Amino acid sequence: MKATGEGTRAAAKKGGRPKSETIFERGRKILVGGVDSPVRAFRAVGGTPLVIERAERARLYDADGREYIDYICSWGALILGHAHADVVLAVGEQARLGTSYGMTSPLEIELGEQIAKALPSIERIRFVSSGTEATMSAIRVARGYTKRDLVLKFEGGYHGHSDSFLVDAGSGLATLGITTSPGVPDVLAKLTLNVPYNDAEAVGKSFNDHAGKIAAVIVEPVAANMGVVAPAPGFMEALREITKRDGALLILDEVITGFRTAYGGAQRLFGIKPDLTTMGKIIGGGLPVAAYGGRAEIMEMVAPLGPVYQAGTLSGNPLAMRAGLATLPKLGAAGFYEELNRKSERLASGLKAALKESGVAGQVNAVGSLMTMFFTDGPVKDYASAKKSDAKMYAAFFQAMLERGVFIAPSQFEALFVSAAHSDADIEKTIEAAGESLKAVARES
Ligand code: KE4
Repeated sequence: MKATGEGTRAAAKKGGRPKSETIFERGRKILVGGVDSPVRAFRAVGGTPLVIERAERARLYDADGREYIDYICSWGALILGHAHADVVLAVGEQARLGTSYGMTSPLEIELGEQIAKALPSIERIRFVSSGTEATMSAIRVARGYTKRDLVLKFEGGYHGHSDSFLVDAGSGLATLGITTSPGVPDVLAKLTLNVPYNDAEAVGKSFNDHAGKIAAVIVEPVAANMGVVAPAPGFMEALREITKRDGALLILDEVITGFRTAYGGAQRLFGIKPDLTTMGKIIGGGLPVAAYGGRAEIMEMVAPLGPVYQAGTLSGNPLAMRAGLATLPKLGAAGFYEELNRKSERLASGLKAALKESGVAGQVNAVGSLMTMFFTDGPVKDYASAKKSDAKMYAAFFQAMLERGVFIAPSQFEALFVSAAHSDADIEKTIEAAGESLKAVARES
């Protein structure tokens, strides 16, 4: 079976320097590191980063015309796949009606209502343009509402790049081995407490040590930025109970899990009612949309109703709202998640079988259409165990998969996303490519 990317990559090499390399070299001269987000630079996996010229359904096509089965899906945003006809039509229609009014439009009201109906914990919502803005604002309103300064997050948790979160964070910081970012004043970093994910006892201890001083716990209800790690049974319930008892807020960062794990997000899956929720990615259908929301009495602290200030030029812009409105109803259709999870379960089991057959030490953590293959022989249940993975082995696997036309995350500390556009044939091709890649990696190790 000829993998989709193999032939074209070889052809590109035969025909001289790949266009992608030339373009990326030019990019480095103006874009910092040639990228607009660090993980795209392939620093952890080596080689020239992809330069993508177009995408369609479950495929990316690079500047050399090489084709890849895409498991990044714009870092989870494109659950319907790339360039879905209805999303393209909606965005095209809206562009002719105006892309940004700078005033309220019926579209943001409609999208807000749809999100609140799916996640009843959201009584009031505020749209912003990135997950970072959403989580930064959620923490600000939590501090304003509780009049407390401390925030508790989890080692390896990633909530965007605002100062309070760049302390022992996951995603790109884990990829680059940055524990705390220069530029974040110590006085501020000290206000962020970090404990191991899935360690309810450590959370309880932190609350005992800082009774009445923690404004909020912010948590990824399914961790995806240390690689995918599911919450241990009872962990989310413990967070809800501990925060309620202490008067702190529970913020579920559903930027990835919102409409990914279920139509009502992970809070629906786990039956947890948070005080605030942050969302992004899927709700914008691939355009810049994120949001924070929750209990009305908390959200009404936000300007113009209250004194907690937050604003945004392009917040709720009609173009992005239309992309979200073209996406969410499809996720609410009967059987959508069953079908997506059926394909995802096939992929996860195929990857596990490929690992077993190759004899390479590894684990596959999967929750619905989110998964990560860790190159370690122990279970991965938090950041410390995730970091035991063999980064070199991951990099070799990543390159072997890319050679075979399959694009997975260029970092051990990210997730693989399955979309509705991935066909059964794509899944089988991916499993076969993984089997071949693992054997190649085993031979070279
Ligand atoms: P953005 O500011 O990147 O839109 O969202 C920040 C964010 C917040 N919360 C969670 C749980 C997130 O996963 C993210 C961003 N996710 C990363 C991927 N792990 C975005 C990709 C990137 O940084 O380039």
